[in-house]
Amino acid sequence: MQFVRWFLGRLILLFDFIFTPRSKKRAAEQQQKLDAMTANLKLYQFKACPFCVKVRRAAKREGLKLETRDAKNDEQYRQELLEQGGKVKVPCLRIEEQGEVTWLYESNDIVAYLEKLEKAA
Ligand SMILES: N[C@@H](CCC(=O)N[C@@H](CS)C(=O)NCC(=O)O)C(=O)O
Repeated sequence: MQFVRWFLGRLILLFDFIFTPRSKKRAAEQQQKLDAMTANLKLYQFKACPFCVKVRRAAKREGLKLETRDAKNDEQYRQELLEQGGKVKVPCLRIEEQGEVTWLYESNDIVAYLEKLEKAA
């Protein structure tokens, strides 16, 4: 079972690599504005989790720079997610706005948040 899961994970990563979406092109000034907005976002994830791949692909498509944090292999990030987010479930987006931190779970909600952010820039 563990092997099947591992194998499927590799398959997902392979397909993600082959069919990487193209990023939106925009004026340098607008990109800088977006980069500033996404600087306060951290994506807690597992590399081969299909829901995390979905979020990473959405970020790539929208041309958003998103720092990722490995909550599977990095004990510190795993603990942060558990203690501050409330559960070890990925993907989870840590959003810091004016010193206030919120933890957004559910891939669909994260994708919707990113698309809204892109439109607001
Ligand atoms: N409905 C969730 C599903 C997320 C999910 O099931 N993630 C798995 C990894 S692929 C997970 O975190 N499992 C750990 C757990 O549920 O405790 C989404 O779309 O984000």
